[in-house]
Amino acid sequence: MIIKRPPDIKASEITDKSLYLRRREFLRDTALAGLAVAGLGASARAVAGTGEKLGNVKKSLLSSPGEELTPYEDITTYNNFYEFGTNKEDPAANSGKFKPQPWNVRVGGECNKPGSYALEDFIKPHALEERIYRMRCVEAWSMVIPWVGIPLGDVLKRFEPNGNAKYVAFTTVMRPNEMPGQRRAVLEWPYVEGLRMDEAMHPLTILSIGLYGEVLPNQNGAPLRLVVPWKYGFKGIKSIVKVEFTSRQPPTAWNISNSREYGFYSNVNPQVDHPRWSQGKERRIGEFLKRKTLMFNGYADQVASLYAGMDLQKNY
Ligand SMILES: Nc1nc2c(c(=O)[nH]1)N[C@H]1C(S)=C(S)[C@@H](COP(=O)(O)O)O[C@H]1N2
Ligand SMILES: [Mo]
Repeated sequence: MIIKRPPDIKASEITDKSLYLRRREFLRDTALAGLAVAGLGASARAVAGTGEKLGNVKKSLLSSPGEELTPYEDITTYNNFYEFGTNKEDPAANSGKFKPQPWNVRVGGECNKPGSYALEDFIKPHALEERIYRMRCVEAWSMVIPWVGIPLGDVLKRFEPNGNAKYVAFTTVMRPNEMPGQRRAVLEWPYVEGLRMDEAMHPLTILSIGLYGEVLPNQNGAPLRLVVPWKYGFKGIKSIVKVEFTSRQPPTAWNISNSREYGFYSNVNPQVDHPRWSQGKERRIGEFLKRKTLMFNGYADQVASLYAGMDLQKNY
């Protein structure tokens, strides 16, 4: 990158830059107000969105108030999705060929209504909500993301889990032709994740199909991904094709890869360090100084009771 010293910057460039920043703020505010992000939004952005606006999205009272949203550009160009490569720029760069439509989700295991559902039918009965959540990656960076989604618990109830259903297991699609990262054994494919039933049914846990009012970009887990805001980012499994109710704790991709560093629970916890680095602080993308990481990522009031009496050093 070429960095110009102040005397070299032309007045016209300064105007362009401030105009651009103001446009970005405007976009952020309109997105917050639930107005159109498509149209003007897509063209004024530094990074084009999917351009498919989601209609009838209601604002959820479960959004985290008072948080400045991370810009669309950062959310969609800096993240992890190892199926498209292991660098944070890879998902945006390498997911162009991925086809999130048509899409089917298989539901099975310990429930009365297993079956294969077209995504539209899987989603349809539920009202779309905007949920603004703080998100914390295990690598100590964080963002604030305006997801669009539906509560996972409402969806799961429709399949009538039975008394043996103690956990829910999720599986990502396996498509090495469209996902170049799956041609290398950096993780065991397909990516799998799981939640305990009470975590899955918690009102903060959602399935997301969009962000910033638009259909989810491929790099963020199109067409359907999990969002659990009090856990490290890797629990948020992307491009889900299978949901299974189980009686036993299911395997999870990062635990399979390195069980000493990644446990099943993966709750954000500033007191339990990763073996190779502290989890006490985080860098909010776009900010210079680090922030203190909050217990359960700041959602302790709502979720701490799920873990009452559990040793969180052991159950990391
Ligand atoms: N299938 C799959 N899901 C995944 C990952 C992945 O590599 N594969 N990475 C996880 C990690 S480590 C993080 S931090 C988040 C990042 O993406 P997001 O910013 O869109 O939530 O996705 C999670 N979900
Ligand atoms: Mo992560």
